[in-house]
Amino acid sequence: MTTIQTFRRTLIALAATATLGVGTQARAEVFVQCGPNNAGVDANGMIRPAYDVDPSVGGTKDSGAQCMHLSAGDGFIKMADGRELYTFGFTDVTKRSASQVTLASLDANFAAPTIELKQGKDFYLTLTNVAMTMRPDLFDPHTVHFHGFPQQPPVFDGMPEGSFGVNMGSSFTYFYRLNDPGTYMYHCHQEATEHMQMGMLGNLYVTPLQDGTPKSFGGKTYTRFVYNDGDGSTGYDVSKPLQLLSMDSQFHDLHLGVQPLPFKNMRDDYAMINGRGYPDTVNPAPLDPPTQKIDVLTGGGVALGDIKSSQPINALVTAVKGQRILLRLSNLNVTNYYTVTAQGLPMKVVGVGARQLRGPSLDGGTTPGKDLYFETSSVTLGGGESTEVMIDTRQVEPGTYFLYTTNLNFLSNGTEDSGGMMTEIVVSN
Ligand SMILES: [Cu+2]
Repeated sequence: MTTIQTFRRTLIALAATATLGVGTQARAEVFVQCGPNNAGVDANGMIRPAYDVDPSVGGTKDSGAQCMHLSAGDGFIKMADGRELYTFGFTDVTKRSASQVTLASLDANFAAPTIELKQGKDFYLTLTNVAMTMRPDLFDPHTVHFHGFPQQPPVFDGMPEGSFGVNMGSSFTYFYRLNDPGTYMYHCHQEATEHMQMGMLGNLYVTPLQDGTPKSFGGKTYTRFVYNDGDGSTGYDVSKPLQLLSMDSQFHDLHLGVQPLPFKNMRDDYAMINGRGYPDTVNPAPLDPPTQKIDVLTGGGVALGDIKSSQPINALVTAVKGQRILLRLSNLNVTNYYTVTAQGLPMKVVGVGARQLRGPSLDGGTTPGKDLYFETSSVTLGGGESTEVMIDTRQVEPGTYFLYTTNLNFLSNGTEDSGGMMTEIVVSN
């Protein structure tokens, strides 16, 4: 362990002792909540599988609720040119018991874990602040802001100005009643410009009640939809959430170096989709952990086998000719508008800002209102904006297509002049 690592670890221990009051009765702790009467949490403080948002863990009981546990802290990520950046971020700790959620874990992911929710369910989201390993001088709280959620009381909205942030070593459970399907996003709202630039951003969407009810549209029958459209017009076969993101590497370096932060001069030089620059966007596997993360963790006695990828989410879109693709596009960047195009593919916009593009019904809902969908060759999103784009591949030649930003200076990874905000849409036979 280097001298600086030893120094940081000592500071962490001191900060943890001072903040948590370790050894006293009144200490903060990891506290998970899930479902009515907290029935979704077992004796070890772990969310029971039947309540888990991840269907891969199975479970037979329909709890009527979805639950998730996120930790918030710091970590490192690797850009497509090999550059490593210090970040703040979220990690999915749903499958960990309370005792396995520890301080100084350097676990932050970028992009944050994707949250997929179902309309009609309740959602309990526990956030545990595990503190910043590399910045023990910072006592920053964190929050979760479900951006665009239409009916949120301030206490659960994650705006620290209107309620509070979650302090290090503490947990808080946000509650949401999911009434409105659509593509949203989430981020930390604590000192939002800083924490969002540092990477606390993720995909979030709500699927509609209409899912599972077959509806025919345009000569095909669908069982999955973007909205409760009534006529199958938002039906799709495959879907992919794609979040447009970018970072200012100098800001991140100065942060790690405990220097004043250049808010006024923030200028992003790494543009990404789902936390990666091209060609990493199309790598289906989790990216290797950055060496800085490994160095720091092994210095603290953690075995290499325990080190997880900071960037597990890819941005590769695959479909078989004839399928209809749904792209859930969002932008959570704090500095730029981005325009993206998918040259050679027909793009049809069916929703904006988690609202279906449709006029009012003229007979009280019996007949759907007029479709306001439109075809386009590009979409432009500012920070906090989302849209749903459908791509029908029935008239498309099989092959590899590119979805990329037309802000051409962002087709780069730092000074490496190729890559950046681009991914591939592969249509196979
Ligand atoms: Cu934060």
